[in-house]
Amino acid sequence: MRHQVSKSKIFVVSLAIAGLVLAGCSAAKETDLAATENVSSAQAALVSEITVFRSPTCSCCGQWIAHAEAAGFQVKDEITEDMSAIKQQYGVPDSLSSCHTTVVGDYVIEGHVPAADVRRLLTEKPDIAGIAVPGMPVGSPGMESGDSVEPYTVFSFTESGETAAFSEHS
Ligand SMILES: [Cu+2]
Repeated sequence: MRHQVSKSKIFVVSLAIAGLVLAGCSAAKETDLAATENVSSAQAALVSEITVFRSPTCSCCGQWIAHAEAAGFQVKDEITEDMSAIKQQYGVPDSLSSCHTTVVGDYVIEGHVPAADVRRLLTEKPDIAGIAVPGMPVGSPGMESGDSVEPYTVFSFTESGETAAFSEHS
């Protein structure tokens, strides 16, 4: 018991140190980079449990899950045979549909959206229903194929189906 307490104390202390590093990281030296990365994953763990719905045969969905986990998200992997019902349930516009559908907090993430965009969404909290990468562009996270990158847009969408560009990638 004592042992556990002291362990969690150490954890709290390292979080505090990590926080200090983050606060002062505008002038981060190369030696600070590793510590800064730890901060990102510690922060992410606090807010970023995501649920991914995918069909059992989708391998690129699994690749995207690996991308999300590497970025510090905790993934609940939900396998279903009926992805169109999921997309309908979560209000993904037909024009933006892709393979897997992810739910994080009140937002829906459709397809191969980069984790950095998910993070930005969670930070900025815009008044939208979610963001999506329609189709499966080559070079998007989970769709890597050598060095090829097909430029793609991450779109935002609202409950009433309005879409707009959220970010561009090339
Ligand atoms: Cu896919």
